[in-house]
Amino acid sequence: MTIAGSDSSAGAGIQADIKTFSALGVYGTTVITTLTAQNTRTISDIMIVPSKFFKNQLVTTLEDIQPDVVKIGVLYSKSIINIVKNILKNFNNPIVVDPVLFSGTGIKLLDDDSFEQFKREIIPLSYVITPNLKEAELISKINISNGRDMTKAASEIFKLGVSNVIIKGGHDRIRDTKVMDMLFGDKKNEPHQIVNERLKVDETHGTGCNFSAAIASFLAKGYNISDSFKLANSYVYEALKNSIKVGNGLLVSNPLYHMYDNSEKYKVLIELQDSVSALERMSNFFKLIPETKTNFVYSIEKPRNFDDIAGVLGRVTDLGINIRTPNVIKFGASFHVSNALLAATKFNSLFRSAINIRNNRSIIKICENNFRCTSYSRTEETEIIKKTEGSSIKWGISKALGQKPDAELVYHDGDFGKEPMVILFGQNPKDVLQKIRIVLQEYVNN
Ligand code: PXL
Repeated sequence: MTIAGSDSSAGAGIQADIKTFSALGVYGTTVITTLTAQNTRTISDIMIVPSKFFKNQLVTTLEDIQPDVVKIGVLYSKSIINIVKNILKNFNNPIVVDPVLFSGTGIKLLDDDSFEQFKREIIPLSYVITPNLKEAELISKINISNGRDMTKAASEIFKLGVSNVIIKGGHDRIRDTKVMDMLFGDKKNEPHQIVNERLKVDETHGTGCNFSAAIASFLAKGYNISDSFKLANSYVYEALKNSIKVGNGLLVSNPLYHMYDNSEKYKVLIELQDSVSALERMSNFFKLIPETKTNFVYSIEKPRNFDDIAGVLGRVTDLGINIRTPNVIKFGASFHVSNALLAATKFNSLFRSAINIRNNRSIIKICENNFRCTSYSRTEETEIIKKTEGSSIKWGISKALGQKPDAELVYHDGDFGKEPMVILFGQNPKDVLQKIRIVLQEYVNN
C-alpha cells in the first residue's frame, strides 16, 4: 500500500509508486492524501483530501486487503498525520517512510506546522526511512557535507525510533563524480555504502518515490533490508539513466524501463529464434546466401545501438544443400546487418527486422517486381567512408532510402573486392520471412 499524494504530471507520488510496484511485480493499493496540480516546472495548487474521506480510503482498503508493506509519502497536514498514526500504530508489517518535505521543483509538501508532529508521530513508525540529503539535514539538524556527516545525521534519526535509515546522496549537495547512498541498519556503526558513478542526466522528477516504492516492493517480496537496498539502488539507477523529457522542466524518471527492457528483449529473442528455425526448414534458402553469409536480425523498439539488436552469432551458412546456423541468437551478434537496420529505422521507425541475401540479376529482377526497392552504388563512396569500418553501410542505406524513403529493400552492385548485396527490411522476422518466401519461390521456379 502507498499512502501518498497524487501528481498530475505522473512522475512522482502515487503515480510513481504504482508504476514501480507494477514494474516489480507486486500489487499496490493507493490511498491518496493530497491532489497536486503539477507539471514538470511547478506545482500550482494542492488540495488536501478531506479527513473523513481520507480515513475511509485507508480503513476500507485495509479491511479487505492486508498489505505486506506500507509506504508513506506526502502526508501534508496535521489531520492526515493524525489519522495515519492512529490507524498504523499497531500495524505489524514493515512501514517505509519517505519523508517528502519539498517537491523537486521546490514547493513545500508538508505544512510548516506539521513538521514536528511528523517527526514525533510518523517517523517512529518506520521500519526504514529514506531521506535525501536535505531531508536528512532538516530531520537531524546536522549539516551534511561528507560521509561522516551522513553517519552523524543517521544516528540522530535513529533516536526518533526507526530501525533503518537510508540516506540518498544523489542530490547536488555533495558535488562529485560519484554518488553515495548509505544504509544504516541494525549494526548501527557499520553502514552499508553503495557508490555509483554520477550519471550525466539533468535533475529528475520522481526518483525519490521510485526508490522508496522499490524498497517497499523488495521488502514485500521477502528480501531483507540490505538486499532490498541494493536491488532498489540498481533499479532506480536504470530508471534515472533512462529518464524522459515529457515537459519543459525537470526530466521524469522511467521506472517502467526495467520491465519493458526485460520483457521486450525476451520476446525479441524468442521470435527471432523461431524465425531462424523456420529459415533452416525452408528448402532452397541456401541458394540465397551470399559468399559473406547471411545474418537475420531483430531489434527492440527504438534501438540505440548494436546491443539493442539481436542477430545470429556466427551468421547463417550455406552448406550447398541446406543451411547451418549455430543456433545462438544474441544481442549485439551482428555488425553489418544491424548497422543497416539502425540506418533504416531513421526512415521508417517500424522497421525492426532485416536480412541480407545474395544479389544477382535474376534476384534483383524478382525483387523489383515484388517490392519497393532502392539502391546505391558503392563506387560513389568517398575514401573516408571506405576506410571507416561499418560506415559504408550506414552511408549507402541512408543515401538509397533518402531517395526513396518508403522502400523496403536496398541493394548495391558491389565494388572492387566487395560482394553485391541485398538487404530486405520488415516490421518483424515473420514479415521478413514472408518476403524471403516470395523471392525464393520465383527464383527456384526460374
Ligand atoms: O518527489 C516527491 C513527491 C512526492 N509526492 C508528490 C509529489 C512529489 C514531488 O513533486 O508531487 C505528490
